[in-house]
Amino acid sequence: MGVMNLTPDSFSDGGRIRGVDQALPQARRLLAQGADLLDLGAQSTRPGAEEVGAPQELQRLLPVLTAIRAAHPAAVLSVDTFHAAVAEAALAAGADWINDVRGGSRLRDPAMAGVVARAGCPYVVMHSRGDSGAMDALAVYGDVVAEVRAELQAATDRLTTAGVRADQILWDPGLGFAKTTDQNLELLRRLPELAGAGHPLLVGPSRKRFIGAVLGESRPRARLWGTAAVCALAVARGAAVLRVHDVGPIAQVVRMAAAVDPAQHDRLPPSSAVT
Ligand code: HH2
Repeated sequence: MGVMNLTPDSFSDGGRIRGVDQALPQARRLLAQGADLLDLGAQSTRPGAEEVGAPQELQRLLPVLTAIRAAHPAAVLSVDTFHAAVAEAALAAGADWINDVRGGSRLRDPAMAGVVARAGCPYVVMHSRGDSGAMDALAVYGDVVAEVRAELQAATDRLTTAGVRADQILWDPGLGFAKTTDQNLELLRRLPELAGAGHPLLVGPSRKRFIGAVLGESRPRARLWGTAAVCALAVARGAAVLRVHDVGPIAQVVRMAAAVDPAQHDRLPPSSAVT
């Protein structure tokens, strides 16, 4: 999954894509480099990020989504949003997946469950606690893996009660969201415990702070090799989808890992693949 942030303030690539003219070549590049799907986001989720609201998110998103949809009819397009109105408009404009960083906690927008249930689309349910202002203070766990798993299961139960099919749901441990460095590492170490719950696992380590903390690397774009190490290990431990900025190098990492262990292919169930 190639990341396309249509934001001025994302932590590692803010301001790089300002509109359709820059988004189209970037989409073409990521697909050519081996991305199986693109994730378009118009609201930064980094700790402390300002919430722009659904209308501005839509203003940033819809022209780009429409243009990419027209240029790449077969590409799988995901939209990273916690607003139901944005998800609904994006699905109407041709998006295939919804990626919700608040899907695995109390939904930021309770209407999201109905939108996703009606669409029947793949839905990434990411673990987090609180909003971007509060999340760092909420990184308090006894057993982080057990608690993340239990909170993802509780969110999944609420969603299926609201009409979302279980086979629409992917799980994501939410690396860096209400997690300390040690908690992120523990989640990665024990990823099979999450993979065993029956939902395809998406993992998003790309350029994140915990990699910078381990390596003493303050520049997010210089965290590629740390990201690559995490990706290889995550694939070996059950991840089905990796959300990354540096698609070319990481596609090689994944292909090489899959050549060593062919069982890593085809982790997504049919309903989660191209819709
Ligand atoms: N991480 C970010 C954003 N969305 N979605 C999922 N499912 N999993 C993640 O780990 C994840 C995510 C944060 O990264 P980025 O998009 O690069 O930064 P920002 O939120 O500042 O735009």
